[in-house]
Amino acid sequence: MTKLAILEYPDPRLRTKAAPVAAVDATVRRLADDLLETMYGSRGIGLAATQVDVHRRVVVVDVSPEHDRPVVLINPQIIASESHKLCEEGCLSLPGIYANVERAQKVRVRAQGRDGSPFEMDAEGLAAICIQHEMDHLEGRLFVDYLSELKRQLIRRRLAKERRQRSVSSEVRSPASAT
Ligand code: GNR
Ligand code: NI
Repeated sequence: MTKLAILEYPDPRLRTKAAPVAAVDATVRRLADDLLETMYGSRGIGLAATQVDVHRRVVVVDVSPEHDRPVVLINPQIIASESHKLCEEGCLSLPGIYANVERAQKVRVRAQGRDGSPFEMDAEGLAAICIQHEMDHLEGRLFVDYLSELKRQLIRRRLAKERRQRSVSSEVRSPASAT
């Protein structure tokens, strides 16, 4: 398994709509495994293929406290949802940014698993929120899209500033700058 690089907002590739997976083959299983490795290695509770620049309908989720309950959802669909509430969300593509988003607290999901077989599952609370967040990624949607343009602009500026500071501190530390 490989830990992959995660695209960060406002990278335009995060806006790509993912294509359905026609057949769950070795490449798709490898992708699911790499998504899990990348998610666990980044301390996330979910990850969509879109975030690693692969535009196919595959997401992974693990909201268990011990990080030992991986769920692979291929071609996921929400077939029922209820009880919408505001909840705070974060995203590995927007490091350090958190905002309240309205989501269904209960969803029923139909998907295919890592072996390609179809199944349905009920999810509530954080798991339900996370699945909706990951499915948004497959549509090229991010949680900041639910906020006002003013808030989005503030977030873009904050992320740009943090990236600038990250690159300055790496220049200071890099031996190349000491010449
Ligand atoms: O790690 C993550 N935490 C999180 C918290 C609240 C709502 C959604 C999430 S998903 C996020 C990982 C991520 O960016 N998945 O796309
Ligand atoms: Ni995300």
